[in-house]
Amino acid sequence: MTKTDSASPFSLAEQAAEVIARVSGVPRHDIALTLGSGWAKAADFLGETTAEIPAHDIPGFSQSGVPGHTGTIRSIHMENGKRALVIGARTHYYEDKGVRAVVHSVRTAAACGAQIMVLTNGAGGIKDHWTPGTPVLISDHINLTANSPLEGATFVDLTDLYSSRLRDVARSVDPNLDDGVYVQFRGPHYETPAEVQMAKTLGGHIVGMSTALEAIAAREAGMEVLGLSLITNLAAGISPEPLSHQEVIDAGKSAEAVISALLAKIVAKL
Ligand code: 8IG
Repeated sequence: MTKTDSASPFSLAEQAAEVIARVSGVPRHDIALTLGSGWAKAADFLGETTAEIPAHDIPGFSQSGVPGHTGTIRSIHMENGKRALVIGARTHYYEDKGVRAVVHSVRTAAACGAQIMVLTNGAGGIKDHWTPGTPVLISDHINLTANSPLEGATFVDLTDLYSSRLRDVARSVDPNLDDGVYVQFRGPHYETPAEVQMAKTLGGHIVGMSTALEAIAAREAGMEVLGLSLITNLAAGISPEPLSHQEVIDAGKSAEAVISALLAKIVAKL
């Protein structure tokens, strides 16, 4: 398989990018954002939405299976003149559609011209002073999926995967932003307390099910990555409370306005 092979994931991303360019009338996007649980409102703060495309109209995208996740791609004209592509349709690794499907949106963003990929998610927190609703910067990750979006002998350097330059920009907007190492589990179950302790021992601070594989694909595509997690719950066993998906969605909803405004301010400076 080569990158121009018509069956390659890169070719599918090119086809998706052509549709986005044609339907939106925007030939190139500068920056792309994947908005996870709790971050969706950021799209409204970024600028003027000039096109909104159902994900299922774009090659390679499928309908999101997760309640609380929307399924559209938006083209936004920012006040600084830049064009942002907002991806509201994430495929999770646990959906068993394969790693190609998981990173298709990231590859499409790259094919649309984006040089910066902003990856956001809702996640569990291991640092016990984080309260639900706290946004944190991802400083690095530990990929526990035992999988990779890279195929064949593709050796990609992941030093500074979560760009320290972009993290500095984020901190220039909010100096209080804490950071942490994101640990991707397969899911869809949440961790056991013992697994959370393992993640902590390994050097992790955030537990989630999405971002590490996407970040790897973004780096392969040559994009700079900014990663942000909304801590919607303390990871299992860190607090005595059990985890529920409804609580996760509620915590996201109540923090949404504040963190979305924060994200829009950061993106305006990238
Ligand atoms: I929101 O506690 C959310 N996503 N793995 N663990 C994992 N993913 C999550 C969690 C969590 N909370």
